[in-house]
Amino acid sequence: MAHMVSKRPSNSIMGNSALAAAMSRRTALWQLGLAGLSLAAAPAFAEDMIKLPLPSDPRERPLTHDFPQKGTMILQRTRPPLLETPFDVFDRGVFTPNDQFFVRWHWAVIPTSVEINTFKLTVRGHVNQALSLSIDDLLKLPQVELAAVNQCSGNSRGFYEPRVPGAQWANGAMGNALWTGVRLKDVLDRAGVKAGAVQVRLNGLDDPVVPDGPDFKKSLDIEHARDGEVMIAYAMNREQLPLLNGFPLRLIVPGWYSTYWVKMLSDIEVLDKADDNFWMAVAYTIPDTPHASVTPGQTGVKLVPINKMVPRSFFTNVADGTTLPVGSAPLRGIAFGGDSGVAKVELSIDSGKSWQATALGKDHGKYSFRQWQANVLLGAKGSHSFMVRCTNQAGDVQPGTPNWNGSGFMRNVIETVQVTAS
Ligand SMILES: Nc1nc2c(c(=O)[nH]1)N[C@H]1C(S)=C(S)[C@@H](COP(=O)(O)O)O[C@H]1N2
Ligand SMILES: [Mo]
Repeated sequence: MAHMVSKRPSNSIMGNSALAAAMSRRTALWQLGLAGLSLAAAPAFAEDMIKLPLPSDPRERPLTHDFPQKGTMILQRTRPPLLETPFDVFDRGVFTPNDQFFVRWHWAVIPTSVEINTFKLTVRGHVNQALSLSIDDLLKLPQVELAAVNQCSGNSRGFYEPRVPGAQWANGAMGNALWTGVRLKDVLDRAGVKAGAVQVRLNGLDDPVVPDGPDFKKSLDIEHARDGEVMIAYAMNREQLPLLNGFPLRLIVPGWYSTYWVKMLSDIEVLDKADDNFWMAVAYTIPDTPHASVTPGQTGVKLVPINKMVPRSFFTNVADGTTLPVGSAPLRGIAFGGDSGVAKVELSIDSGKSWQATALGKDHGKYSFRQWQANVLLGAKGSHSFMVRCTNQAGDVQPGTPNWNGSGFMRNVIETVQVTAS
């Protein structure tokens, strides 16, 4: 496919040996990161606060600069680290910088450094030949590159009404990056998947903080794992992954929510029966209803594991409370289609009564953010409701009313911002 290009190791822009050298040179940095991590584990004295446009308090959140390899982030939780991307970052381009890419972990036992010269990725289970692969072994496999949005299932949960438990994210638990690595299929083929394989289970180096806590593991159906798009990434925006985003390796599941994008990936297990571990069977399940939506309190609904993403679009150069002069105003933002590309992005400046087309920016592939822009004419002074909606290539459009479920998953209602013309 057009946006997933194989490159010969010897003559690629980011030569494999060059990347390998860069990775080992920078191993020492992870040790430095240790000090930063323990620092951040102490309560943060937040002098800088940011006000999120959430429906309920606390709306004021601390900004932190204390996490290794991370710039300014919104602190949602310290242990394990949950860091949100400040929304203005998304106005600077369709690729989210690594140092402001959001961070989410379930357990706080996360290695503070990984020695990549001894690091091994194991492949085992229902295969002909178990493998233990070094980073060098992976760098010898065909290299693929793909732009894809990584979005938490609970992105925007803080907007849920009635409120639901969990991290009260605004819209910044998402990001878009160019991922470089190898196909999961190529790794599985090297091990030789046996007939009767059902799923592939992925595990990382992080561990539960309590002895009987369930280790974070996620599984994909065997056909999905071998579709040639699911990949193991060793680089993010052409740099090695920040430790907190899964250094040295993470799974990329294009078009699917990031719960499947296992970080610090160290173990791949081919299963001959469906995975019933906690993180598949209990956590990250959604109502099997349109938009995964139920009425608060509704019971007896069939649950299924969360899966593909749905279309979304956002304003990036105006927000709630922005004041603009009467006259012509340039508006812009970002959109993504979920598991298919962006077909169109439309804009309304009259609370959804009429919609106008917007111009789409460069196409970085169907799983990427895409920029949109339009000029509008603000004729009258006063408050205006601006709305933006994305339709994807499959014909799915963002809904006009918010969905609701007890986990706060899959929000993709049409975004509205109140702008004042003066
Ligand atoms: N090993 C490991 N991988 C993980 C998780 C985790 O807790 N452990 N959390 C998942 C979830 S729910 C999310 S939202 C993404 C967050 O990716 P990021 O921190 O790179 O933004 O990582 C996913 N991969
Ligand atoms: Mo998540």
